[in-house]
Amino acid sequence: MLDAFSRAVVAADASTSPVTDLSGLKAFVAEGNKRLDAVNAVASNASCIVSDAIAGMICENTGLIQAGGNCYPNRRMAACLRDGEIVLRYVTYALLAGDASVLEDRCLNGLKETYAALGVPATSTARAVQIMKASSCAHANGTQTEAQAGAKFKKNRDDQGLCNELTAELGGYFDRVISAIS
Ligand SMILES: CCC1=C(C)/C(=C/C2=NC(=C\c3[nH]c(/C=C4\NC(=O)[C@H](C)[C@H]4CC)c(C)c3CCC(=O)O)/C(CCC(=O)O)=C2C)NC1=O
Repeated sequence: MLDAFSRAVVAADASTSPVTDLSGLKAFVAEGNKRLDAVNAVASNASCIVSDAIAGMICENTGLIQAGGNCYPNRRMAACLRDGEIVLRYVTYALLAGDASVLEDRCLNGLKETYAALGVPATSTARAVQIMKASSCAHANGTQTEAQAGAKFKKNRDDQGLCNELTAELGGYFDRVISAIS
């Protein structure tokens, strides 16, 4: 597992040179508090983000909770919700570390094959991850709207749109999940 710092060391070691290009790490440190806020915005809303995404996935494809569907019976529904939580948790680790290796190595490695063996549908999983991406990015960037959140709308940040780069990085981790299982 690597983070932004150990990644710079590994890259330098590969070319047997000292760590010379420190600009990326300087930015990582300078923007550190923003990063922690973004991680917190996602992590503290995790159960809402996960349950909303799985509910949305099922609304669009109700066959999933009927006999023969992969979210039927309740045991599978619970496994699906748990998997959503696992994925979101590893995405927040990656955002915190500024590096995808923890997500790749400990969560995505072999997941496609596991899902294929269990009959977990990749397109539905990808849809749930896509919804988690949309809501997580809105939370991280402080751009959630009343239209999206309905009665649960809560505006807890006044820096709307200030985390655009971090939000793009966060979106990229969700994209990695989708491409790993598709
Ligand atoms: C460390 C990382 C890690 C991951 C990622 C992980 C995933 C994982 N998901 C599993 C099952 C499962 N995953 C799902 C998920 C879904 N079904 C659907 O229809 C939806 C599309 C989707 C939710 C979005 C379901 C239903 C099962 C149970 C399948 C079965 O037992 O038939 C299993 C098989 C064992 C078990 O049931 O616990 C694993 C290993 N386990 C891990 O330790």
